[in-house]
Amino acid sequence: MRMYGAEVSYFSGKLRAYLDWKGLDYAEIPASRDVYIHKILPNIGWLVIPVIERDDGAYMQDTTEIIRRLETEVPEPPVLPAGPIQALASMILELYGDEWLVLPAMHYRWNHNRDFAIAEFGALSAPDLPPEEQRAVGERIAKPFAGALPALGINPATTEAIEESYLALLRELERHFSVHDYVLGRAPSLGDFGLFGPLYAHLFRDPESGALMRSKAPAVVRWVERIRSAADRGRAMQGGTDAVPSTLLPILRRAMSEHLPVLLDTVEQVAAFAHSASDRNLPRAIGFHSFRIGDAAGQRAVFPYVQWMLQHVVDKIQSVPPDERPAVVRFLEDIGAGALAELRFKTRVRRQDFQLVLDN
Ligand SMILES: N[C@@H](CCC(=O)N[C@@H](CS)C(=O)NCC(=O)O)C(=O)O
Repeated sequence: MRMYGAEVSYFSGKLRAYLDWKGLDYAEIPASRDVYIHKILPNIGWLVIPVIERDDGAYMQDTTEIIRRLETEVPEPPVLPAGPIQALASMILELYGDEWLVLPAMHYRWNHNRDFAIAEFGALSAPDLPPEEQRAVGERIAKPFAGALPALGINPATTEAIEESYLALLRELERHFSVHDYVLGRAPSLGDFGLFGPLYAHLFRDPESGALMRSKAPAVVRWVERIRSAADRGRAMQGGTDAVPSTLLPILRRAMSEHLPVLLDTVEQVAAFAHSASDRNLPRAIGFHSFRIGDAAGQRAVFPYVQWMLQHVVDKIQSVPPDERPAVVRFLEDIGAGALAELRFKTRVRRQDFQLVLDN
């Protein structure tokens, strides 16, 4: 396999961490302009990383889909534990890492580490140009990323609350990783890889953010380094227990208190969109909705993709055998996610040819 990705990229960090822990054989190829033009655009249809090219020429895109697919091909050790509570904790953290921690990640990158990021983008896209010319390239290709801040809900009215929330999360993670090596204890799982996306490329590797993490959360830094070096490659989770470490609960509660209202409203908005849609294709964003973080309120784009992620979580809840369901519902209620136990989708979405479409 070849992975077209970048050190500077959120989702490349997530996928690389998974591939390395799993011990899968792959080569990482930096996503230069040439790679985008000759590999990614013709095969995926839009500009995104990471992308996998298999030896047989097949392409895969989307870290959640890639990981699920590779898990069916190489099931051991599994990325999700057998117990439904642990599995759900891990999946909820994947969703939170992928789709909510973009708020601190993108805020800190573009409001505190802009120069570094521009230089990195330029060097990635045009490795052969001298640094001054790379800068100009970096400025150009950074525009859509830096320009996405308002659509994500990052604006002067929300940045202070985003920072407060991130610092509180760091304190919670610090307490957890002072006692446990990974999210669920002795071995990494999907939740670690989901959190690693933002907590590596942006919040550890960008210099100002890295300094902040080193000063506030040394145990989190050690977790980042443990994952980055695949220190526990191939190590499986302990069987026989379906408990979640108590230090993980505040993290899950924070995730749900901030993210769940947005997730539930997205499901409503997708259903409303489907009601009046003339075809099955879904745009990346369908209008705006309100959100809250800490004391701040804002507007952000509605991303139907998050429903696709949420469907995995809800499908997992619904697949729990009846005798295990009461404990699962109690766990969900305990982390403020009781609504997920009752959630039914009027409209489902699915991925087709690397795009999201309405399913019914
Ligand atoms: N859900 C996707 C997200 C991929 C993604 O957003 N990648 C970023 C770089 S880390 C990107 O290329 N974004 C371009 C875009 O979204 O238009 C995944 O898991 O792979």
